[in-house]
Amino acid sequence: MKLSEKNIGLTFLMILFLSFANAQDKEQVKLVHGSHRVGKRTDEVMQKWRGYGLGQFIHWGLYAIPGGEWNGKQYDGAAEWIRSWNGIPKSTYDSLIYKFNPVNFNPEEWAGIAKNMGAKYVTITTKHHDGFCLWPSKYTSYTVAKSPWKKDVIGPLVDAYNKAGIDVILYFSIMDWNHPGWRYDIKTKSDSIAFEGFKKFTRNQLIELLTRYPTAKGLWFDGTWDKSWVKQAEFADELETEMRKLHPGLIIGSRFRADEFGKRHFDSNHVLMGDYEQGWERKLPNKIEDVHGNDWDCVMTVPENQWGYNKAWKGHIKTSNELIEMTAKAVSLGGNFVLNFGPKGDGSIRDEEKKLAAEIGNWMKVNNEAIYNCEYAGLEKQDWGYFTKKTGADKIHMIVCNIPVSGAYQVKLPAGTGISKAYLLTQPDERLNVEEIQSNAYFVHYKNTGADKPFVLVIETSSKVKGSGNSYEKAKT
Ligand code: H76
Repeated sequence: MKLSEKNIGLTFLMILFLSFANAQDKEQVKLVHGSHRVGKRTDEVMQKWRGYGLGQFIHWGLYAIPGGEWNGKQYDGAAEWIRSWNGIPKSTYDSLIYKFNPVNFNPEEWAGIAKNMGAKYVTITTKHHDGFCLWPSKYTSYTVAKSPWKKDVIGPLVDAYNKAGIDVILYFSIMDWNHPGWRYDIKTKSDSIAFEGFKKFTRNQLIELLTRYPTAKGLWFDGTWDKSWVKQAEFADELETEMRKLHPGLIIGSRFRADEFGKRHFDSNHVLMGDYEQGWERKLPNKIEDVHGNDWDCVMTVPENQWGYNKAWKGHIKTSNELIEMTAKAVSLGGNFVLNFGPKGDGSIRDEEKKLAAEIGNWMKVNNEAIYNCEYAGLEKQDWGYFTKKTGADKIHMIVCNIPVSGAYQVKLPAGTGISKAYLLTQPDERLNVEEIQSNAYFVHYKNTGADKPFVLVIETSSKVKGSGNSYEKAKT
């Protein structure tokens, strides 16, 4: 190659590089109300959140009284949405407030069920879309205070769960079907006036909640998808700042506010809004790339899509083994798994949920080492199940959900790492045989004797002395 040719080549490369860099630059949108942080939070409150592993969701409100049924007819949607059905007049629904008298409500029992299941945090509906407040809010009369029950529900729940060592997150729906100022969109001057009133009301209620229940760790927002709210980037940003100032450490997910271009969850520069990704509702990510290095939790229903109490659970009802596997999968991908409960109108918890909680709890009592304070292990997924790594330790759990008939569990480790010990979590003194089968690939041998639940193998890793072990030649192809 002649020198001039080489120069042309270099110049060409430079232009290519510059135009690429420029294109990247252009993609960056100037944002005032975008995300205010890149990367994960590192403070203690968030670190604790990250270590929860398993949580509980509670959906409770007036909708629990009809339980998905009105005048003998079944509503097809989610029970907590029954007010939106034209099979029931709105005012009739709103009158359910006069029937809210949950004589079997026992916050200690609820907290006991959650604790026994192994939940480390609970998210409780303070107000769902219907607008009914489970605390005696000063800003509306549509609350427990005006029901025959008369008393606060949130306070006793926060106390009972906290006493059981469970952290509380307050669920709050921005969308409020009962408030006269709520709009789906703002099209006229009168919409705008009404919505301004609604915004003040929303702000007051949120400050009220944080003031009344200062031990709450975070807010779980819902009903934030309508255009009216999506247009409130500046207001929501300021409100978030105000709430964080009032409540240092407060955890808020990615559903609260949109940026000034109406982008939700991720801002116009693809940066996560809020402290964790809140989009994993009734679905789990499949691989680590799906979570983009962010914190996240998955909220899950027992039937396909029923959150509030529904008398007639239809379709597939998840089993405890499926839910345990989902928990394992969530933790293996760096997230938390949150299982929903929909207590009945009288305050009791249905038997099916109690049974699931007990079964999950029995499993957690034996295997929680593989769930609490664990994270993504950084290893290639294997067919037998899920890896989780104890944060800050060289200990890796293998949560086995598909037992290999061979009894050989494949593990691939990064170069320079070896397995120093392998054992069944419940039998730490009995070493399992580890066989190196290729460079950095191993079989842990364990002949299973017919487990009917997931179980956990543990491997302890250490750096491998160079030159030890076999050398494997790659195929020339
Ligand atoms: C749609 C919707 C709502 N988001 C879930 C967490 C439930 O509250 C459901 O009603």
